[in-house]
Amino acid sequence: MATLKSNLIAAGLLAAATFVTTPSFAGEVMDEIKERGSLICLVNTNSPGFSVPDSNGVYEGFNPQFCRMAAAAIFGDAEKADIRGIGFSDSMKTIVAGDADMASRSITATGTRDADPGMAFVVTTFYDGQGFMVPKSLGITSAAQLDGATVCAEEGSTTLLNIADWFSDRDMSYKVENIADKTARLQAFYGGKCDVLSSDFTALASDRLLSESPDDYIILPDVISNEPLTLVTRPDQQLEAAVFWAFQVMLWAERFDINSVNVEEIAANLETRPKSVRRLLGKDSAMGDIGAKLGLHENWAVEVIKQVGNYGEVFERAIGLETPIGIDRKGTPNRLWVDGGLLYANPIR
Ligand SMILES: N[C@@H](CCC(=O)N[C@@H](CS)C(=O)NCC(=O)O)C(=O)O
Repeated sequence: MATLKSNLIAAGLLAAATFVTTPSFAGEVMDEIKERGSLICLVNTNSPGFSVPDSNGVYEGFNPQFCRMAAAAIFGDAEKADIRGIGFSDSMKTIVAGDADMASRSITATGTRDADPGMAFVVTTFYDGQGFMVPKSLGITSAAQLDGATVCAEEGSTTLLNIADWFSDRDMSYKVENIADKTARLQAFYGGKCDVLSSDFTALASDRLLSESPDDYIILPDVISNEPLTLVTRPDQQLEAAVFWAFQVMLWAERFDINSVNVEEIAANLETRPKSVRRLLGKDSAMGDIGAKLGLHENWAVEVIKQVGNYGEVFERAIGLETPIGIDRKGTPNRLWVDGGLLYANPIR
């Protein structure tokens, strides 16, 4: 906890320094991104399903798609996302220092983080929760059986704070192995140094695939926290609004059954479509107005859907049931509001 606090203080000092020299006005960061010709976006270095570099070093998976979403909205070209892998704590420090524009990588929106003037929490892309993974050989089926366990967890994360609360609320003891480097942490767990690995469920599902024998491990059913994993940007009114509304486009596209394959054809015959679809895809429409005000590509909504896809497409392609990580979206809150989920799209007006 002391380390989390000192990280936040360090981050705060960096933010203060950044703030004094380069006060952030509406659109200033956006101007910088446009001048540079690319959007620097941070992702996890190696999380199967969520963010993994391919053989050419290009990041694939769920998280990088939101970097591409922002680049498609701003430049009309998803390839203008300069996607960089970085460890968890360093990702927040890098945003605060102004050395990256955005992060799409399992960062939970919390009040104290959001209060930091160096970071803007924009929109939640995955509603997660914290859980526990144990070797099957321990014969444990519930977190209530973890009294006295040694827990491996991530430095600077909400994970450590939640564990402290959870164990103390139940008068249970535990020891923590607090390891910032992900490879070292997984080695410690898979090597038997810890009885249990705790993190967001998504991270556990992903980390399980990095074990030499995934079938030897189980994720316990207990969910001990709310972890809204959220896109973070440098504070900038235009950039924040661009990222927020590009995400709304991906939600509305799913709602209207518009996807990367059919969007061009639908956009070419808008007069035959309902007004709501015309507002979403038409240039002379609410979307066009939003784009003009934020300085986005003239056909930004269509480009986001064409180059990245709707939310459901991105989910299924990267982490859905047909993928090795095999997350059943129906069993999570990450469904559209009309299907009983938490993904509630704001009106395109
Ligand atoms: N969501 C929690 C936990 C974040 C976390 O522990 N992330 C780890 C597990 S996915 C991570 O990103 N590790 C990989 C890395 O550092 O590259 C938070 O925001 O504090």
